[in-house]
Amino acid sequence: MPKSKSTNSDVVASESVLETVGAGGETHQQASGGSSVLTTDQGMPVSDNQNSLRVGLRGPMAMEDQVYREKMFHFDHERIPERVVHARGYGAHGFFETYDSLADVTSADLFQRAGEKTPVFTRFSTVAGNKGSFDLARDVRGFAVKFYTQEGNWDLVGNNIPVFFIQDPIKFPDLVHAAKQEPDRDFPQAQTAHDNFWDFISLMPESMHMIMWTMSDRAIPRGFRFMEGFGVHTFRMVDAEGKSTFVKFHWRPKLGMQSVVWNEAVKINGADPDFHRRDLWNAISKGEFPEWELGLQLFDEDFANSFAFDVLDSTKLIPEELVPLRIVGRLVLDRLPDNFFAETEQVAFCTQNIVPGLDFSNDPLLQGRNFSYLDTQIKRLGGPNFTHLPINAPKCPFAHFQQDGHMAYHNPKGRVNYEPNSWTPALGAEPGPRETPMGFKTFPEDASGAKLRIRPDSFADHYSQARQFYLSQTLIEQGHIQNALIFELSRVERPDIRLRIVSHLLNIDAELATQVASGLGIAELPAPAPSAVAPNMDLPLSDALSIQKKNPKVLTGRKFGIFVTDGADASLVNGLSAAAIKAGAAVEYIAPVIGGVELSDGTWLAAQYKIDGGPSVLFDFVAVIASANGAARAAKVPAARDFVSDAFGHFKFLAYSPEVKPLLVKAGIVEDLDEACVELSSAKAVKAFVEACKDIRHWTREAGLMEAMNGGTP
Ligand code: HDD
Repeated sequence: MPKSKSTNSDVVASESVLETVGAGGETHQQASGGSSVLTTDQGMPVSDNQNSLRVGLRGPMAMEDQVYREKMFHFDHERIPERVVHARGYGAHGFFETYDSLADVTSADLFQRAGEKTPVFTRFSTVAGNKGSFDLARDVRGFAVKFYTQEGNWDLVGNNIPVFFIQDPIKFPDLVHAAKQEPDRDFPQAQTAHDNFWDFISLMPESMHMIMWTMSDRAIPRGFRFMEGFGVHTFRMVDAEGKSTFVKFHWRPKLGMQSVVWNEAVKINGADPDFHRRDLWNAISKGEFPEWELGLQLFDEDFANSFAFDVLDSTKLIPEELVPLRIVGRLVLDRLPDNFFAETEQVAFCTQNIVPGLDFSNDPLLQGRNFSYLDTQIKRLGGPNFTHLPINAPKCPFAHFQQDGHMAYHNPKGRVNYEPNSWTPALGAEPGPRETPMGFKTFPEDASGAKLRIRPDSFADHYSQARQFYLSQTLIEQGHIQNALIFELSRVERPDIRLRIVSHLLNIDAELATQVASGLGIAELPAPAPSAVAPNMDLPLSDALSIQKKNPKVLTGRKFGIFVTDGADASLVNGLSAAAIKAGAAVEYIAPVIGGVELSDGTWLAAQYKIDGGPSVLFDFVAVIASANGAARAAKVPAARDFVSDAFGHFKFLAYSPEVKPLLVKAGIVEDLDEACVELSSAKAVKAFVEACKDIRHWTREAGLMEAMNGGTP
């Protein structure tokens, strides 16, 4: 049967848009805003966006259909190459506010005036996974900040870990190849638990310090808002007189650090693969703007020479106890991008982007990065004019003679496109911009020597700081590192690779190596790996390296999940919710059905989740408040049982109304309940529970579990 031709009458021409087009030189009014007329890229109004042009009712398509062809051509080209690393990321706009003038160490304009606010764009990322991978991979997180200063853009392209895997950039492609999916099978995605990664690592002892960090809870953060950030390398600050001071950059989250536990991470990835980006989006949308303070470790050449490690070696850090942080300002993220692709995907960070008053050091990794980032942006963004994109353009005045190339959006005006030139307005042309003595000057460091492919002896100690990091953790955190290593290596097929890793661990800590070996069923320990220099076994411990020792004990930014059923005690629900909110936390409700529940006083409570879609892994603390009937019914529902047993297994604080006991029985935890599992029998109990939650997790429960399992490792 021939089909009848449908017409499109939905799109009605609007005079106002046609007027807008062309106004103020703007010729690319987007059809997305309000009630504008749909046009082609060329601005031609479209009469039918539902049907392509055909010959007759059932005949072939006419290739003449320029509207279809343009639309499809554009769609076919929508993707740009994803970043070769850090492909999955999420960004936000904000500002950096300088607390006090830093003129004593740098002439950098953004640090001169107390209270000055510099606009920024920040992008957080995972490293190994592809763009569509999940957020809670065990991985390093990127923490890249573009400061749009009055003297040009400064990109501080850091991570949430202060050291790196390798010392020389020539190893970067190998590291990344080894970490990403194996090339024949294209898996595993977004994880290092596979042979190639650990094979490479086992042959690169310099990575051992970083491995301690990536196996620690730092690699499974609760959210971007709960991470520290680091510039990693030693940089220079240079003052107006040309005096140079070395500097390391640290970001400190106002909410304190927090991580999830591994089993939770695995489940979050299924329940909400966008857990981190959603958290940032929600926080900024609600006006709870994430904030970090910028701390500087400032030191001079004398300190650098006296320090046991080379400050140019990115596999080393300077403990805060040795060089305390000078807090100099704050970063506030207060605006979401209008469009993910235009901003977060197209933002092009380059380590080479610095401003007068800052300079590079000779850290070989930094020098190597300075080539790689510019190069990669050309590939990703298709040409040299990526600074013409609004997200990458400086926000200060700029003037240069660069011209042409793909997508040149603002070529210099006028006749003159070279310098020096002798044009003047009297001769008929503007001469254009000139260099200034105030411009960027490289610090005139002495540099001489033979050209060599060599690693200096000062880079040779690969184990001492790895040991310092491991021993600075709480026993619980050490257990997590052991477990992470056991898990990762249990996914490695080749026993010789596992053994090689254990041989390195022996140089870090004998107990660590023994526990990992035992977790892997290795009966006989291998010999310690040969070490270029004997590790220093006595480096002082540093509390600043532990997450748990830095717990700020606040509930701000954290999330309570309250599972409610019909008939739940209204005063208990309202009391708990009010106490949690008063303490700074957010509250969300989970119910048997998404519509919500009728509480004991007849009021209706809307729910944000149905129990199957709101597992306890999505919350920092949980409570179950149910009627006797509701609890009996929930006890039969696997998702409800998981809700409490997972919360318990993830060492969370758990509160419940007295009626909920049958659910706890069915969930198999009733005999193990401890002081962090609180029956809410009174208003006092509610208050005490909320206060106790400030510990964030009940680690004593985990310690008990360790004890019970084998007197040590869980
Ligand atoms: Fe890198 C991206 C951080 C070493 C080469 N890197 C990238 C991003 C971050 C870092 C946060 C994502 C930026 C964004 O959000 O767009 N990278 C680091 C840190 C390192 C490091 C902290 C060590 C201290 N990187 C490193 C080396 C090389 C690269 C040694 C190469 C020599 N990195 C790149 C890259 C990427 C990148 C290939 C991929 C996408 C991009 O640059 O824009 O050029």
